[in-house]
Amino acid sequence: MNMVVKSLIAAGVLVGATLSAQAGSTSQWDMPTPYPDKTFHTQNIIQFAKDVAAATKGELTIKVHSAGSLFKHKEIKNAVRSGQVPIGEFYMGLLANENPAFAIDTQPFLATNYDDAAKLWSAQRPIVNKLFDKQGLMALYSVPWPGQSLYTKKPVAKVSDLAGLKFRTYNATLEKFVKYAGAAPTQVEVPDIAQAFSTGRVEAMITSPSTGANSKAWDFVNVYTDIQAWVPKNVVVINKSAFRKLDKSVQDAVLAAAKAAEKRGWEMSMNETATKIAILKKNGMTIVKPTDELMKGLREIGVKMMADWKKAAGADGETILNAYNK
Ligand code: PCA
Repeated sequence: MNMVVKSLIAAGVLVGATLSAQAGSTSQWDMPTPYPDKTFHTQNIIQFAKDVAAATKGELTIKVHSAGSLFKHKEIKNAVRSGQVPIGEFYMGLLANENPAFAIDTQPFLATNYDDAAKLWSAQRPIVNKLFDKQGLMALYSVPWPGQSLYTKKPVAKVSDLAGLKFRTYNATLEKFVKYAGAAPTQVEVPDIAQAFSTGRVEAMITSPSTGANSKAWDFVNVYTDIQAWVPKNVVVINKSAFRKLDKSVQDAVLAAAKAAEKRGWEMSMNETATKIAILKKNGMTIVKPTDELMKGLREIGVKMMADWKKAAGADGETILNAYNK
């Protein structure tokens, strides 16, 4: 056999091998997420992973690493961006300092119910996609937390009652809100909440009924004041080059599972508000409707923060707000 035939056969064998490897190939993706397993967001992601595995007959399986166990919350976005992992979840408002457009949903008193939150996501999504796209990322889907409310040891009737409190925060927007309210912010991730309270690092927080109930807030605070000040979102992002490497049928399965996860996640979130407030109550917390004076004071802070946001968010910010206010 001459060399040419030999190499043709070799090439043919190689092509054949590559094709069959592709058709039968399976990939396992690691997916870091920041919140504990019992969080509805994590539950939703676990279902998303199951859906992808089922729809691709195991061609793509996604292993969920919850509670910041693979990457810390703050590192997840860059881990996906750099391709260390192909997919991950984080609180979108964590990117407030990178670009305010990512954190519009964490602005106090802009969108405080699910209808407005959905409207805001529609307005925000094109800009978020544009910004992620520049970084080689794609937002697969986004799901909101229930409205963010106030957890304290003592009743709070007005903003000045918050003065000096050691206050747990989770992003730059909340930190600003807390500072405007005269309290002292400290960043604490969800898995560390109980410890931060028990060691006295913090003594108050603003978060959803979900995170309040899951972290057994009744062990360290007494009063839940239902201010429902914003409805912030988590986002699941994917590395675009990892996505492009998938077979078309697998890509389609991922997109379909993401669409279903977004719908399911919003429904789960809506169901959480009342059920988790009931759990807070059952465990002895006092559930309080905010006073007019408190709401007036908090809204005034919201107005100042919106003005700051507009200045920082520039043309993209204007585009989002115009679409939202239409
Ligand atoms: N829980 C997360 C983000 C918003 C929420 O409801 C937290 O408290 O960090």
